[in-house]
Amino acid sequence: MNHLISVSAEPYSYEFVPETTALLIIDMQRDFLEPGGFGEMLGNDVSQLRRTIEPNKRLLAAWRAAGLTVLHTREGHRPDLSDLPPAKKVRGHGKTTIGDPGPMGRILIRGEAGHDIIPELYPQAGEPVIDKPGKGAFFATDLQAILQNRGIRSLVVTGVTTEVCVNTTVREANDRGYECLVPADCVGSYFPEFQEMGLKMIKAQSGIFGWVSDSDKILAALGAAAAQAA
Ligand code: TIU
Repeated sequence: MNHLISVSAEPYSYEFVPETTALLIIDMQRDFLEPGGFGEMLGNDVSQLRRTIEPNKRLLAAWRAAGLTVLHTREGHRPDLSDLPPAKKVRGHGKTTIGDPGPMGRILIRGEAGHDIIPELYPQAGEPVIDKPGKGAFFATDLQAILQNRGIRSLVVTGVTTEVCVNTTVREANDRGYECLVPADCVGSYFPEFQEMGLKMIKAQSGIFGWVSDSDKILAALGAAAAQAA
């Protein structure tokens, strides 16, 4: 599938070559999504994020079946906290913060159960996992090198949360010349108003940061391209 295919999207059709387009799944980690995790402990409604699991599963299955590039990210820090900015550690004056014992191990620490990706979307061998200390997936990671080495030019960005790590990553990617498509049903926020505005911000001003669509439209376009190629 090395020819251009078109997906119905806003503010206008998104055109991409599947072989040079990666599925980038942001921070679908147990501590953000699972009942009893750190996210819920902070008083957040995890069901707002959990509705993204099924559509992400379908998109991931299609990407894998087509032999296309899949990458995953996880937000987190070294066990010795040496890459944790003091400002991030103390932000919010919470009683329990990054590095402290939480419901699923030390909070947002690499190697802990809560930091890992939910089983429904667990990475397969050969799918790079980008461990990032910040909200954006390009900051202090080797993501850009991996994308360049694989000839990736476009990104379908999914995951959580819409207005934080997804938005930051889309903005970083856009400034680096990547064309980003965000399927609305595959991204989630704890806050419905931020879900709405986070998506509006991406597609505003004729696609200032990228495009917004839905997973079924992407799956339909991929399916049509595969049928044509057969
Ligand atoms: N992955 C991600 O978005 N990290 C966050 O901290 N998000 C919040 O919305 N807090």
